[in-house]
Amino acid sequence: MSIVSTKTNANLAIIIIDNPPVNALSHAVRLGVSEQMEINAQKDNIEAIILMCAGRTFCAGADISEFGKPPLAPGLPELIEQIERTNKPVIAALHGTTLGGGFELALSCHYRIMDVNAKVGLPEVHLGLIPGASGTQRLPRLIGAEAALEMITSGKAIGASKAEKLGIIDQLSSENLENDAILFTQQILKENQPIKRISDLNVQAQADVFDNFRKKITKKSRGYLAPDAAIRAVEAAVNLPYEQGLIVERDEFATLLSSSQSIGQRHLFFAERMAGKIPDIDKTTPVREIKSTAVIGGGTMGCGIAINFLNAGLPVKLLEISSQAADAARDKIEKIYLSSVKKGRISQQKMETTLALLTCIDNYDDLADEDLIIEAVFENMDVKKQVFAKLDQMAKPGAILATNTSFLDVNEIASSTGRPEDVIGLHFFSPAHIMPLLEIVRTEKNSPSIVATALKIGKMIGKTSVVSGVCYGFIANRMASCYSREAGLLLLEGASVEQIDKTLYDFGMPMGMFEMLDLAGIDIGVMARNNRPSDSYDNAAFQVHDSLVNEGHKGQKTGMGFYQYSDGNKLTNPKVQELAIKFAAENGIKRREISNQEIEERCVFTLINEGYKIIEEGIALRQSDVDVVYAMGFGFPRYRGGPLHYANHIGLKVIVEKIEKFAKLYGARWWTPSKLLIEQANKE
Ligand code: T1G
Repeated sequence: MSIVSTKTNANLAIIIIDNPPVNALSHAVRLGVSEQMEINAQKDNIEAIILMCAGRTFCAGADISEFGKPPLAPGLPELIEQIERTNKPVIAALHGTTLGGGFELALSCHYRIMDVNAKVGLPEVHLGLIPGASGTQRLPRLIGAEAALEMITSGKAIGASKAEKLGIIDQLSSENLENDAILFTQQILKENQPIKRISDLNVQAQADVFDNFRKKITKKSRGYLAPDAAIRAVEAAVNLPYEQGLIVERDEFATLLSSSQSIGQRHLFFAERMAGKIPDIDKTTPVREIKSTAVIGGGTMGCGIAINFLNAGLPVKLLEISSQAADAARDKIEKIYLSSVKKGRISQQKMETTLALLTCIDNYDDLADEDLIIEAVFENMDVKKQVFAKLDQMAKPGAILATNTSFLDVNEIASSTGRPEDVIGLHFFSPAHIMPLLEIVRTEKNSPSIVATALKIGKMIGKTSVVSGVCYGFIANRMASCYSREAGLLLLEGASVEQIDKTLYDFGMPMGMFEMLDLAGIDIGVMARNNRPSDSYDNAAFQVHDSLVNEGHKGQKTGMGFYQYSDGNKLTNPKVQELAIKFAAENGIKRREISNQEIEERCVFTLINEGYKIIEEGIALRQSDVDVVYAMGFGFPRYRGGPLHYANHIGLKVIVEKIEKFAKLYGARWWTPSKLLIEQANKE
């Protein structure tokens, strides 16, 4: 079948787009649809036109891979106006995920029929864009300004029933979409229904709608340009005639398209998909079946990990050391589901059917049939080795034995079994059932088949997986330990907790370093470092941390850490400054005024340098993997594209010069520039 074809059914023309994998609106598709529309608009024997797609979805958007290249006519906006001008009814038949330009294409049609399981949405904001083919002008005219603002600035897709309620969809289809579309179209003709053009509609809105909406999204869209641009475009739809509103949309879109923010967010879009491509794995690599899972350890991580698999519809056995602990784990999981029911995210029924898949046990003997067993016990090598020795005895041959360790040597853990090739790292990020990133830690012994199975597991539970080699902290935590080292040293050198945190927050991190430590628990890092040789990290950088924890100040959970917490307020903890002064003196550090620029550069450039070292050591496969890990794992601002994309935006030569300057000032131990970084800087 060609990329765009037409078949005739009596007096109807059915134009079918077939551009796998997602029917992206490439130039060839736009040209084909435009030609077929023109031809069938002229045919006397054709009374109406149906537009639909083959494959798994109606158009999922403009072809993002074409962005940044010279535009080829017809552009999507032109095609969309051509379709709406057609003097015969044009009906869009939607299935799968009709997104972005695909949804705008559907809105240019006069009627829309949608499969009950399909979704529609305008996710452009996730690419640092706004809808650029009349979506900001047509959607408000169809569903009102507020509903349109919500859809466009959130980028969230909606299901068929909500789309029908909002008036986006004229008819639902639960059987055969093509047949239902034919019947629906014949009915439109029989009843001589009008040609409905959305651009003919008007939209009113209260004057304060836009300012109220700006206030509403301020926190969530902090630092991002696209949401505000979307609000301005929708405001134009309310205040200006259609054609003038289109000009506002196009200007805003063009500005965003060339912005570093959109380039960074589009980089991450493709990087997240590239991460799943592993050199020695392809479609022929055997993958093991995973139909049953078990989790060892019912702590926060273990319960979160279990929820991922329960949500994927898999039976899960959760093993704890006693029946009481097993019951406590079940209670923890039930509480999480209950809060989802309370928030209306899932139904009571869905919670009950999901929880029916959970069995909490306290005996290793019950693990003999599991396809996948994930260990999530205390972060201590001896404890983990004991668990794996037991799993080695109990698990069936061919079971995947995974560890959720955040830092420890997975090769060493694997060596405690007689089946090291089947032991792999599956590192989840807390909260494990919410954070989208999964680090797959590949050992020396893992075959391509095991890694391919781990990638499939990640896809099954909706995670974005990045494959890492074995080193201390893999990709994410190895980089994070450098970032926290610099923050700790800056604290001794004279910067305050508040200044460091505000600088990093203003850079775009979700929260400052110390606020994050208070949230996660300062003791977690202290325990992890206690497991490490003391010469493997900068002891001075963490003396304040150790001292706070020794006095029982572990962060929010104890009401005091780097900040004091009372009645929901975060207050300065004067003790921290005292400790910083004390340890600075003990370490012979002369305290001084430190600029925000130095704070930002030292914390961010150390991330960049370590990221390049991780690649040159072969731990990470590619630069974009490092960007995905730090954007998804630690909230590096997506509009900067991730640490290494950001480095290229700044200029690698600039980064190397700064690192060399820091080496002179603070010693080469932590500030020796990566060889790969220097090599790439020299190519600039
Ligand atoms: N353009 C080009 N390639 C795309 C694409 C797109 N819009 N969407 C997906 N792909 C590729 C993707 O890179 C991957 O390639 C393969 O398809 C499968 O994708 C004018 C300006 C549709 C929900 O933002 O959200 O329209 O790795 O692995 O998990 O206003 O893809 O196989 O080589 O993600 O089943 C707006 C983006 C564009 C939707 C399917 N649309 N896509 O998810 O598969 S801007 C979007 C998605 C726009 C207009 C504006 C998802 C999906 P490869 P996948 P999936």
